[in-house]
Parts: sequence; C-alpha cells; structure tokens
Amino acid sequence: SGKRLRVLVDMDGVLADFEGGFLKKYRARYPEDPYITLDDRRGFWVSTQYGQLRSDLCDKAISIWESKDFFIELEPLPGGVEAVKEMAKMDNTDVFICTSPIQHYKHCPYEKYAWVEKHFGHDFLERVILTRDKTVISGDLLIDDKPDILGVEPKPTWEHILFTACHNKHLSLSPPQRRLLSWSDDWRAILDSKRK
Ligand code: UMP
Repeated sequence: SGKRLRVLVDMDGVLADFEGGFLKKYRARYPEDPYITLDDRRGFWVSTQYGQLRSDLCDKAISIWESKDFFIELEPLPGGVEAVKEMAKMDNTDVFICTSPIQHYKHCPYEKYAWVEKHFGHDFLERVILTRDKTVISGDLLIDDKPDILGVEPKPTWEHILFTACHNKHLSLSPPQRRLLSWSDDWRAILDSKRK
C-alpha cells in the first residue's frame, strides 16, 4: 500500500547499553557491595532486584543513573545505530526514538538528546520523543525491551516487538507477541510484515 510505516525505537536497552553501563559504574562506585551479573538479571527494574539482594542497594542503584554523565556515556548496543539510520533512509518509513526519561530530570533528558546528537547527528534530534507514557504515542511498531508497556491508552496503535535483553531473555511470550533477538536479527522482515 502507499501508507507510510511509523517505527518507534526505544533507547535504553535497545540502542544504548543501560545494563552494561549501570553495572560498570555501580561496581566502580560501590566496590565492597554485592552486585547482580547481567546473566542473573531478572525483571525490568534494576532497582527492584538490587533491593531484593539487600534493601540499601535499591537507593545505591538509583544513585548510579541519577548521576551526571551516566546517560551520555552509555555505549551503543551492537548494530543499533546503524539499523536505525538505515531504517530512516528507507522509503515510506518514519522512525522515532521513543524513550522514557527518569523523573530526576537534572541530567537525563539533556543527556538523552546529547546521546542522539553524538551517535546520529544533529538532524536526528527531530526524531526524539521523550515520554513517560508510550501508549499515547501512535505508531505501527514499538521496538522495546520492557515486557509490559502500559499507560492511559488501553489500545495503543503500535505492535510491541520485545527486544531481547539480559532481564527479559527467559520470559516466554504469549502469542502473538514477537521478539527481535538483537540488531543482527531480521528487523527488516518485521517492518515488511507491517507494510502489507
Ligand atoms: N530505569 C529506572 N529504574 C530501573 C531501570 C531503569 O528508573 O530500575 C529508568 C531508566 C530509563 C527508564 O530512563 O527507566 C526506562 O525507559 P524506557 O527504556 O522504558 O524508555
């Protein structure tokens, strides 16, 4: 059809290595405290699992991503920037980076824009959507590592494609939910499946 496809791509855990960046800085700042290896991560909320490990570790975990330079210094996940740049050049395709900033707004929103500028270029700032509620954003696809994406809109327009991450890799999906295993996986086929 002649209709354009709109793809929403999450940032943390999909384009930027939030989990790896967190663990590295947590261990550097709190070298005497226990930590959770990426292999042992379960559940979307890092702070919840650290709080279960030891109650004081919830606030220590939060202190890491509330710190200046946490978000800007995140490494890109393999193939993500290249895939999104390629997507953005495809015919009849509109791509947006759709990400939820933390409520501690001193550094995070600024650094998210700066990260996009650094890795995608200034023009891509037009493609950034910061929202705490992705259900009110319309699109055909939302590629996101969070298993449950809820908000005020009970029937979002997008199909959620679960991007595999350390914290969600053991989850069994209820059909017809689909996964993208990594950016080496066939993301083009997922886009094509929505163009029909
Ligand atoms: N985040 C937390 N607590 C956690 C893990 C992540 O507040 O335990 C933050 C980091 C990101 C946001 O800014 O949540 C996740 O945003 P999305 O990936 O859903 O866009």
